[in-house]
Amino acid sequence: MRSHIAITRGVSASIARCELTHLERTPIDLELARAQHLEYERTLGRLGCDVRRLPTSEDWPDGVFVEDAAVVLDEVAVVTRPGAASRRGETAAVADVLSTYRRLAYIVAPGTLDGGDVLTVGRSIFVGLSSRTNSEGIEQMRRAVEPFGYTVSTATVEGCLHLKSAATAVDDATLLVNRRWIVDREFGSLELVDVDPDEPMAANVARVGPNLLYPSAFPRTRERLERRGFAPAIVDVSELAKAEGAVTCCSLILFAAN
Ligand code: CIR
Repeated sequence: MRSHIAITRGVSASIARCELTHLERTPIDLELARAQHLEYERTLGRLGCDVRRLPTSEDWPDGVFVEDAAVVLDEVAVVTRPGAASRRGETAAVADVLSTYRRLAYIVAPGTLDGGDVLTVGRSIFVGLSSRTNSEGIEQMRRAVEPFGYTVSTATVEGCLHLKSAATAVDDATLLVNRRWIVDREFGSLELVDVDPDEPMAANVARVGPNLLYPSAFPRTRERLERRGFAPAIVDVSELAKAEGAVTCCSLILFAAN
């Protein structure tokens, strides 16, 4: 068995009706989006994951963005209550597959929380207070994970959709960030690598075990990562980016060993 499982969901035929917050709606080429998503899954496979793809549904235009439906730690998976009402039904199938691998906890009303707002770095969990995640959701997250030795801190998010639009981890000591959308001192002693100023959307990099996965759209920021010795696998996710998605949001990566 491979060391990691990646849970994904195919691109819905209704993705043109996706939620949009900071982007203008532009046409999404469904065939191309699906081809890019397939290549994304194949790359996860090459990076050592068993990919478990959930069935698509026209009921969930944003269903491909499975990251928002759960937060998976080694000890527990927290099934979210997404901030956008249109996305709440996405969690059932994700919870179902996760129950094979983890005990489950749930965010419940009036809490809201999107997985895209949850950045885990070792035993530190930063949760963005955003248009999708509220204080009650963060408090419930804290209660679910603190018994396992995690600390949960609230992070300011302004100008972008999710915390992980602005900050993701490249390793357990380093974040890739767009400082304009976060408050940098909230991340304590972690080292911050800035995106290239011409690439504001470039702060989202996915960790896949010891590897990184990164979009082809941000060559300048990629060069910054490479100069520091990181060598991410590259995927083109241009069509999913039109739906305000990036690389972390299209999968839930978990250790298979638990
Ligand atoms: C939404 O607005 O919910 C979707 N169109 C995009 C979600 C992207 N998710 C993520 O970055 N975690």
